[in-house]
Amino acid sequence: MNKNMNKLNKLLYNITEITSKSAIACHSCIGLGDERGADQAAVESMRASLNNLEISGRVVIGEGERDDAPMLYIGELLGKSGVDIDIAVDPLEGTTICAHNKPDSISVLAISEASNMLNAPDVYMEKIAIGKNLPQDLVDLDEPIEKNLKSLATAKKCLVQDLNVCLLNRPRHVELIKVLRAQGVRIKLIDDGDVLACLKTCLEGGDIDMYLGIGGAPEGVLAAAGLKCLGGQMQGRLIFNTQEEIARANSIGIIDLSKKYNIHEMVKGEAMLSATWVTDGFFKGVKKMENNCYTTETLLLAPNIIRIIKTAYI
Ligand code: VTB
Repeated sequence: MNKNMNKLNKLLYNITEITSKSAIACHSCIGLGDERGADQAAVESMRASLNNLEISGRVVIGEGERDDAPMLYIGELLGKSGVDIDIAVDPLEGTTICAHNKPDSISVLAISEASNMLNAPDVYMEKIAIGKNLPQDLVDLDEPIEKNLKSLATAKKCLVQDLNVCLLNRPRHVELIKVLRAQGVRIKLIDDGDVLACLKTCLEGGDIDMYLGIGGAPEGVLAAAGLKCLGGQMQGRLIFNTQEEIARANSIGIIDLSKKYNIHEMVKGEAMLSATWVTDGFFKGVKKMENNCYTTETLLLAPNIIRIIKTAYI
């Protein structure tokens, strides 16, 4: 572990506190149908917490441009000065999930040494992710789906029909779903929340063998940070639908628009990720106890570290 990573390690528990607090900030918004309000609460909490740390942090993955939400914007500088880090945030991943009190909205944050995370604009990304302990480069975005499924099934010593493939339930995936149906795989369609769907390829009980399809690019980089800690594999390719999106990408240094990024290009070196559950799901969401106390459940990922942290704020 290098010197900078040691400095990063000191922030390990800080990041769990930050996502716990932003999840708690969302608690009063769960189920109110107000996506913006919930997001705003999470953003404000996360910004205040990050500004309180002895870091010189730069937001490389922010939120907001695409859905016009209250932003922690790309390029925003945070902290009281200290260790130079890249920050990737999704203060409330699954704003709609939270607003409708459905499973698995999370508050998530990842950090790395400065200049190590892909500065992805808020556009879409084509993604493929698989779990740990699999041969390197087993699947590839440019290979036909059928071939990727076969390779994964062979490596997992199961039938293609035994594979659970997850994708966002969106009209843009109709053709992809047809191809998957023809292969007989089990498809898990999710409404939102593809950061967690990618991570589940590596998590015990996650029941996802492959995550596929088009989701947000910021969520893609966050997933890559977590998967890197977990030993998973991922590839992503940015998708540009307008000239304005291309101009935005160019302005943050992305010139090769059709580049296929592997996980190590999305997140160089080591990273850490903390995710706290806002609504119940894979872990328990924020609970309000007597006397305005709260409990949270947080997944903390870092090199060689997977921790599930239950915290009571009394
Ligand atoms: C996904 C998902 C997010 O956006 O990235 C998705 O993980 C992609 O955008 O939770 P569309 O909703 O436009 O398809 C979210 O659903 C919301 O940010």
